[in-house]
Amino acid sequence: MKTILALLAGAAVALVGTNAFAQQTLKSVKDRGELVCGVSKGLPGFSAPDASGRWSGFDVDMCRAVAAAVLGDPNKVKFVPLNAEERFPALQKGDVDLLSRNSTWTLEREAKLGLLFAGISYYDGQGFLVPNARKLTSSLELDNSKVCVQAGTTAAAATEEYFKTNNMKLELVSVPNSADMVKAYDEGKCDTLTTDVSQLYALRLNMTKPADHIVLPDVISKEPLGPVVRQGDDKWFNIVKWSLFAMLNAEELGVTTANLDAALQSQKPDVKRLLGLEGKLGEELGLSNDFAARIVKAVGNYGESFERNVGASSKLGIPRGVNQLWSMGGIQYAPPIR
Ligand SMILES: N[C@@H](CCC(=O)N[C@@H](CS)C(=O)NCC(=O)O)C(=O)O
Repeated sequence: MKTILALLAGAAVALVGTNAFAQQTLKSVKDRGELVCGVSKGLPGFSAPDASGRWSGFDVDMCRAVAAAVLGDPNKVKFVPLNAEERFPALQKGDVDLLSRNSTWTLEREAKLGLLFAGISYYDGQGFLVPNARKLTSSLELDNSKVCVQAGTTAAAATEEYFKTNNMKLELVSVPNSADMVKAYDEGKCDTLTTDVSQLYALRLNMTKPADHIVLPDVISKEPLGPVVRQGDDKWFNIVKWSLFAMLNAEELGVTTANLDAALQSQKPDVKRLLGLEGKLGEELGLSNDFAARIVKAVGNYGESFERNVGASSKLGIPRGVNQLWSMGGIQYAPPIR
């Protein structure tokens, strides 16, 4: 009997151990009064602190959107800068509630690491950046290149695969952080940079002479980027997922930061549902019914955040491309708020 009891107690401890965060994230965030969000260490347009230490960017907006939805205040966020190798262990250990750091949704990261991607906030793909002086027009001309890549990313293996498939000779130079990547390239330790195309645009801004480098047109992989949470907390997963979907639906319905007050008077059923003027969808999610209105007020709709941080008229100057809404010819498609 004693042995059976001991075994049962052991099993219970093991269960609690694996489910330590189960269904707890919303409660801990509310009790703490602050969302702890994992971001990159400094990638202009995506997540970077300004001189006064205030973080901004497309990935940062996702953190602020969730804080606005959950706590009613986009400033109640503690940003934890993480390099590529640190990011998933930090989420697994519970050091962050949410990871919003240009992370690619792959099978391994869900099946092996016990994580869940809440959606795709940016459809990206891996590309190459080279000095204009190399006079290249395609990544198929990269034979005998010294390629800088960040450790712990999807890029190292994909680069090896690409060079091998195309019978090109490769020397990989692996660095731990994006700052080291720019430094190594600026100092000539590598003659090519590789990562997701969006990040190449961001890294170029940090180079001594940005105009001297081009992003080659080829894209060699699929890099669907999005916010990540731990498995085992469906409630929290849904909150993050629907915060992103709320931003996309707001754009689709034409609700912006500027017209939010007018939209709150709208008689259109789908606008009323989005803004919580009809139904109890927000409460059913575990939030308040106006969660989407809070998000739009805080960071704008998806298109506003994209344009402000990384879009054609921002410093990065990235065309909206496939990240345009499905209704505008792109592939961004969020399930409806109903
Ligand atoms: N999307 C890829 C790449 C992500 C990644 O970490 N890219 C580097 C490119 S430089 C980066 O953003 N570094 C920022 C940092 O270390 O702070 C992945 O999930 O593995």
